Amino acid sequence: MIVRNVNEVVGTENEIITDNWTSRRVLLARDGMGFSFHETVIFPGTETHIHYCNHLEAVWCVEGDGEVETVADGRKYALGPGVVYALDQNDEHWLRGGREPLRVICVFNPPLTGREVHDAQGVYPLPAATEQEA
Ligand code: 9YT
Repeated sequence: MIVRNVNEVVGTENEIITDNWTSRRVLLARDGMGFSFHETVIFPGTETHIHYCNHLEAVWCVEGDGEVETVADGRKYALGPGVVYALDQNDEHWLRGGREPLRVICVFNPPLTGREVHDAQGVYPLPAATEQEA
């Protein structure tokens, strides 16, 4: 069994910090679960274009506020504690932070290996194209 505390990830190479969000990647591909499992905090007032062409992601909002907008139809959904969204169609979207930090729990299938950061199109590379870690 694997038992970890997210606090063990904070400040390590498995915490990826960008201008718009920080992602604490607690379970990764090398853990062999078939998915990766992260705590992400979206910073207030930020706007991020995301299009996970190569991954499915589910997001559970636990604290704070924000908004997600699907590009295909322009629909906007308010985000707050208890809201879950699943990008089951690899949906291209805008993710916006609100007035308070938006803390979410994310699951990725296939799992991330750990180093992924969005490219200019908001995409994470395929796992095979990402450097595998020991
Ligand atoms: C909700 C979302 O997609 N945020 C961007 C970061 C991502 N969750 C990650 O890499 O953990």
